[in-house]
Amino acid sequence: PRIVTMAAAQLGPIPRSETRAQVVERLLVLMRDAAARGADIIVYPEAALTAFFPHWWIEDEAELDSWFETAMPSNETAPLFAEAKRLKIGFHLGYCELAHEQGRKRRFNTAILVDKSGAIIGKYRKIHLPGHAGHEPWRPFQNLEKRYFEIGDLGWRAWRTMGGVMGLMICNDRRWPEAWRVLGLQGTEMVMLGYNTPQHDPAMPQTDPLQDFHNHLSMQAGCYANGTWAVCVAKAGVEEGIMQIGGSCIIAPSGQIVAQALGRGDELVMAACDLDACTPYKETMFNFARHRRPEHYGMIVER
Ligand code: ING
Repeated sequence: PRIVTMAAAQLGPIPRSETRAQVVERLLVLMRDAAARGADIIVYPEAALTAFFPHWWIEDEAELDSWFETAMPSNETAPLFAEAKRLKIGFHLGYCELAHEQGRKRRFNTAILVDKSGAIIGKYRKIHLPGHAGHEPWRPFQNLEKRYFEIGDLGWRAWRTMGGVMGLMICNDRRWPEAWRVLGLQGTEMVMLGYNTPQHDPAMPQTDPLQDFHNHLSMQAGCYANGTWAVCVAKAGVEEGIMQIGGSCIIAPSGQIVAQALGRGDELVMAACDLDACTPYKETMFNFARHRRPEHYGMIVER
């Protein structure tokens, strides 16, 4: 067995009035609890440092930029890296990244993987951006990720670190089998992802009662079809008037949910994950070398 003890650190709402320093305090409480319970890695949600501002129409550029991190670690997040190094615990953190690259401002919905020495091992920038780019006042709330973020330019990658092959995706990516398969083709044994998912979908209100089902369906299928574990972490609860689903969970390569959150607040969900449990699926049912037929898959990558 190759046991990696994982902690899903679900967050309750982050009010827009809550400072990054106050949020980092909440992250530290969860990190210390996870370390005390033997966690090797703690996984925080998508956009874990602020309210999920893509739900709002923001016209002022300075106001929009105030929701982004211009450095990682930054002054506010440095205590998180320091504590992780002291506790010898790795972590995943979702945040909104403001970079100056290619001579211009670039904004991404980003996640990083940090090892037990506090080093950033991997970074991912969200590729599947849901929602819409313009103000749609008919909606009770917006999803303006297509406006506020660029499409990620780093691909879906996996890194061999902390005892296994670890890969990242973010939120809406989890609904797209292609994201899971690109990670699966790299031998990923542990996927980490965060999400901010409203209970109400203004475009498809008939699916509101199915949000938790669709959430778990997507991720359980992704794990099974690629023989990988996943740690999936919500920012949950009523955040600035919008109810977001919880359901943070740890999923085995069998597709079984081995542990999940009970509430919609700050909550730790733990499991000792045997990465060797991936091997039977990768070597038999989903042995890509033996069974996969890419010569018939062309339509999947046609525009
Ligand atoms: N959130 C949502 C998600 O994919 C969404 C967006 C909600 C799309 C409901 C469709 C229906 O879980 C993010 N941030 O992608």
